Amino acid sequence: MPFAEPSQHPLREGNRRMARIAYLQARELLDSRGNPTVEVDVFLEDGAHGRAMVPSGASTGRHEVLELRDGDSTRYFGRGTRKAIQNVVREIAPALLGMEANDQQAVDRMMIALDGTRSKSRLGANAILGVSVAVARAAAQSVRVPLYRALGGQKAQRLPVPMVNILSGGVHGGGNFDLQDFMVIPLRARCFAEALEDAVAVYRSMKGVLQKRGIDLAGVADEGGYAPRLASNEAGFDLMTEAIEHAGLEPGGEAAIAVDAAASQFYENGSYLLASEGKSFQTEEWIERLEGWVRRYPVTCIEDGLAEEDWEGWRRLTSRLGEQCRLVGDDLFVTQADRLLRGVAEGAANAILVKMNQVGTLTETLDVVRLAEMHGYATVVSARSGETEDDTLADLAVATGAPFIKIGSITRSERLAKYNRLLRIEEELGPQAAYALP
Ligand code: 2PG
Ligand code: MG
Repeated sequence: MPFAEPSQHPLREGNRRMARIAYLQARELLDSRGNPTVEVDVFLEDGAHGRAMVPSGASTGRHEVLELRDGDSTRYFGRGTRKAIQNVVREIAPALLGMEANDQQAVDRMMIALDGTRSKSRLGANAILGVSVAVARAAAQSVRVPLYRALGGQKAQRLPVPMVNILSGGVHGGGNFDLQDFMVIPLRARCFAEALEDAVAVYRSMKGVLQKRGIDLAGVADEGGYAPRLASNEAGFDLMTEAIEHAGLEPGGEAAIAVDAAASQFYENGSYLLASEGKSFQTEEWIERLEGWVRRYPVTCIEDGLAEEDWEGWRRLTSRLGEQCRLVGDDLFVTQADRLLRGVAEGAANAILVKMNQVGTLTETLDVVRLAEMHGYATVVSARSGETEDDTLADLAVATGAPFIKIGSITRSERLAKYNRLLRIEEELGPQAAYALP
């Protein structure tokens, strides 16, 4: 049964003025791929409520914390989350009851200690993150401020630049080509709403560009973008440039291209293997290939251009392209301080993707963001390919003043929940709203 028994009911607790945690509940719901995920409700003694749903990746980094799945093949192909839910109710709830919800660090530290593993594998990072975010939301509601304000204080007033998925490949597109994600970065907009408008224009124009070439379009990929079968990976850059032009934008001046190669996915025994083209590259040749694309197309951002263990390659890539390009570590850093610090020490990458479920708590996420800022690494707050209608990500980006956000495409409501939340925040901030010009 998907409902776990409630630990204690909030309103039976006496003191309604305190923002103490009174009651936690967790349940199994479905994410945007139809996979089970964890939802957590937290109630405080003052009646405030916070809810969070946990996302899930497909091209996960080797060093991410563990998403606990039941492994019971009679349900959801073994992907059930009942164990994680039981852990919330039976272990986490009793430990957190009576704690101050405003003290996010103490709450998160308590769960980390209770779990006791480096990878959060005993209780499950999905259980822990669900509680962590739900507590933050309840604490914000308790003091009646929006989440971005509760997390970021008065200075939280800058909207991020969206990197919007247009074409999907790799595991998000069913292996149609190897690079995972072609995105547009709107450059001419003066506010978030305008940026989104330009991204939508490019998305629409891509449809025409693909149809003109007779490319079959059946549905959309995991993140809502198109997933055409292409003759080569390079064709993606041609299509993107054309779609930008057809949208009436100047490639490079008014809209740029970002690509997530997700190269760990096609790195085998020291080589980069492009299955869709039947080609294989050594690190040096692959870096040259990436450099060629940056020279010939308006590419200003490459995420996971190299594999998560190819540190020496990352160092070389960064010294070659780091001046012209944002080189973002996703699988490379997995939102974890020790890996980011290694990157800083070795001169690997100059930006970091921020995904809460790669590390498992809000506190650790905020710590990594601070660390990145301290070392001059740009932050890209990011959704997962498996998402939910939870819109916390939008608040997180504004709270931290992140220069970029990556949510996927502009279709599918699990994506729109976050874009629309950003539109509302921009409206709510009114004249105070700033925009992180790229
Ligand atoms: C990525 C993400 C989002 P996934 O690689 O950056 O696009 O994908 O959630 O599958 O890891
Ligand atoms: Mg990535």
